[in-house]
Amino acid sequence: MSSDRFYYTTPIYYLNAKPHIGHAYCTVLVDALTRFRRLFGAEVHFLTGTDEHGQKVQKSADARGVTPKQHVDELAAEFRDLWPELHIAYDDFIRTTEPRHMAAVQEALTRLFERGDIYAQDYEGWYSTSEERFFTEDELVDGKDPISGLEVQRIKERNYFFKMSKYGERLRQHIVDNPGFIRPAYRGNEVLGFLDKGLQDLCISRPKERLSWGIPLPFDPEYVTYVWVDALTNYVSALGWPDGEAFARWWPHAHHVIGKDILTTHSVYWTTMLMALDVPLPQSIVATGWWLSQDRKMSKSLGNVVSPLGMRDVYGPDVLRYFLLRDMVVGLDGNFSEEALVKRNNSDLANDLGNLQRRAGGLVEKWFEGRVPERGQGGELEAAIVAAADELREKVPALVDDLQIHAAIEETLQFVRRLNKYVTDTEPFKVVKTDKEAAGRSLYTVLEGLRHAACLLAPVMPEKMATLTASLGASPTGLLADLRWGGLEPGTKLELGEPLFPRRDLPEAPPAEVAPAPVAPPAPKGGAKAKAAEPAGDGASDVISFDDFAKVKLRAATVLEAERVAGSDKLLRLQVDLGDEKRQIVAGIGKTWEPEAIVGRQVVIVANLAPRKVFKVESQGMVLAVETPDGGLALVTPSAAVAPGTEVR
Ligand code: ME8
Repeated sequence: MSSDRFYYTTPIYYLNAKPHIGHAYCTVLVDALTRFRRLFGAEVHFLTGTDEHGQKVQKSADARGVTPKQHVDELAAEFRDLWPELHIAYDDFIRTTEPRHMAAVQEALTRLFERGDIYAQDYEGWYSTSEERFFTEDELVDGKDPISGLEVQRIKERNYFFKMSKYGERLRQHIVDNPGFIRPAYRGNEVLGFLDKGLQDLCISRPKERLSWGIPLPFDPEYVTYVWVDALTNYVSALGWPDGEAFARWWPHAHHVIGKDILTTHSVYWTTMLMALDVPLPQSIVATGWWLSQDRKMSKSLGNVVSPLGMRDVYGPDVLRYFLLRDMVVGLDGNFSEEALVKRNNSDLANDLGNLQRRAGGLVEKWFEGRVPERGQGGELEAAIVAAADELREKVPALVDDLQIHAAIEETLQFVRRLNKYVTDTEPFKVVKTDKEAAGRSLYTVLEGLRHAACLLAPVMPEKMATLTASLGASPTGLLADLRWGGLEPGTKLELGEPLFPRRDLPEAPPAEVAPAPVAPPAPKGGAKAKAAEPAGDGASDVISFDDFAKVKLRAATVLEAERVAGSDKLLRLQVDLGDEKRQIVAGIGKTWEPEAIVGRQVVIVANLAPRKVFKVESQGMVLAVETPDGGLALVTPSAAVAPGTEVR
């Protein structure tokens, strides 16, 4: 889906509480996408903002004893000012209480009304204040809101409706014809499933007597606009729709990045509204997963939130950004823990990247008067590094295109690890005493490699990578097309400065959010033995009851990532997809399986063993395998592809 223009949007956040890590993630993700795209040469417009009307906001204001206007003015400032603290540079910030937005919402409603797509009717249904929408009886789970799990109220009233059902078939066709429209693709299937149940019309009004904090309907002042119709319109109101140069320029390139919790409102309500308004649909809707805390969605209503500013204060904005983008696979859920953040900082940033800069820089200071040495005539080893850099410049844009941001980062880190190995192989610290030119060549290669890494990681850690680049005596590369091997000028003075990424201690007590997940340790010695049951110690029968067997939860999982556990030739650290969550599993299959060979495969795991640390890495499940006659390990795997997470029975 390459293009040279992108209009990226985040959800606009409700002003019913302070921003948490979940909001920060979505906004950081869009900021990184924006920076990557600009690096690749595209023009980008990045919009974020705040959703300021509706019952939730009115309730929060009432609870604080202030007017809704006072409340939203204070909280909007908090959101707006938070983002730069995380190095987020949006181009526009829209507030739904701004005149430019309210005028566009009224214009949209007038148009829908005039074309006969809005009608009035009595309606009775289950209303969720948390989600600000009605649910049908069928949609409730145990009589409660199926999304938040909170209480719903039975409400009967006269309201206005948008003829959403009229556009259901057209929408279904659009999704089928455009596989990249809803991303990841499996979310598109969910929406098709939702449409299969039959699309109803959408209630788009709230009587003023029940809710006054909203945009009045242009054709009936006794009502205000349903907050979702109001909020979704932000994506076009901010561009000056219906007219406006910005609208013509950016709208054809729109990509909405949202959480999976608001996929229906975006992929169904918003798209059908656009159809009715004769506005083309956005290019894509990207649904991200959730950051979990205490095994539940981090959420204001559940009160289990982690503050982005708290994390930023301790670790700095760029390390937080790195962790959020590296440890989350776009679309899947991730468990937030400070411990994982510290580990990521220590391994990737302090050890691999930061140390390399200190090591190479230190040698240059000691032996080359702090100036970039000559590039010299490289041999095979140097040619291999140059080829790896060439490959990296190709791979990162392809991975970003595919929204595999974690993999794009990992690709660059692999390159950095390769540079570390190159230092070990060429030993400039020894060689310098006998062959200064050869040592200089090695150091040039490392510094130039670091300049490449800094360029490709700049969208993730803008400030730290600017500092790294400056420390090499180079200027930032604004366009990837301008990044060429050999750009570093010999003779330039290095500006090493303070260590970029200090190592951190693990948090004292495990933070409350690291709850024991229902997961399993790796296989006992020798790795993943098939789950055949251990013989009972007293020599009694091996037979177990069905109930005992039923306690073991076996599930199919798809391997997303795999790497060797440092210090072991047997252990692989796997990230697997269980459909509704992601797990890290340490499996003792490394003697038979190369990490690359296992990625993308489906395996069967024991999903409810207590987590356990192996070689200091937490294992949250056990992969099943059977020993082959030659002493290798064959994986237990479904004979046909199944949805990740499917129970094995
Ligand atoms: O829904 N993990 O606003 P909102 C990851 N105003 N992302 C999370 C998250 C978590 N635990 N919690 C929230 C609204 N988010 C509406 C949107 S758009 C026209 C209107 C992110 O403040 C995620 O992207 O409840 C989610 O969709 C968004 O915050 C919603 O935030």
